[in-house]
Amino acid sequence: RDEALCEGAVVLRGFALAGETPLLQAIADIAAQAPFRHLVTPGGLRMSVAMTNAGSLGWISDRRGYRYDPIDPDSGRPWPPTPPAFLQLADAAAAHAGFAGFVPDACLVNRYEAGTRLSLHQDRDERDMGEPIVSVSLGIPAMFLFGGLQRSDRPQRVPLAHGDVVVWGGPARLRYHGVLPLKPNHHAALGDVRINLTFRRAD
Ligand code: MD5
Ligand code: FE
Repeated sequence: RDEALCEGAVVLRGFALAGETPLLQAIADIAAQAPFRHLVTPGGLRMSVAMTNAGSLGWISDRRGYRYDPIDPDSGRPWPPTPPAFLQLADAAAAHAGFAGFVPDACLVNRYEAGTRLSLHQDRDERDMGEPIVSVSLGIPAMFLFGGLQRSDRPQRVPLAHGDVVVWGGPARLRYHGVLPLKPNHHAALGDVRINLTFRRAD
């Protein structure tokens, strides 16, 4: 059931389904401590994706730039710890894709509603590009855009559904990527949203 997108990138269809219930509870717990918010880009635009974080480092954006910070700027407190169910899933998915011993220190939680998009970008705020990124899709489906190493490379379209996990490593780690605007939809467990958990080794 594994689908290789290219060297270093593999889609594990339904990999998160077995542990779904504890994942959904853990997301609710994180959001209760560190509510979803719309960050502002350095250029002053409000991001349509709502975000929060778990782990010792959280990804944030504001007028000063993009960075990882141990403190939630909205509360002044550390981000909630990464739930054990998250760490187990990230470790199992990374190992399945050939990255044994993945220990993320940052879990970005992205929430998409109908119409929300993520424009084409690279993830380059992390220190060690040799570490993979594990991404978990939950809720309503999305069309992922998987580009190349140059912004101008035409992206592949990859549909991602509830329970799909993607491991991005090696030569895929720095490829441009994004998400097309979500179509209105409904998911029995999550409602009208897509949640993406993105596990990274930031430091
Ligand atoms: C999402 N989030 O669906 C995606 C999942 C983000 C973000 O892109 O930055 O929050 S992570 C997708 C990803 C990560 C690293 C490399 C590549 C894709 N890639 O090579 O295509 O909310
Ligand atoms: Fe990204």
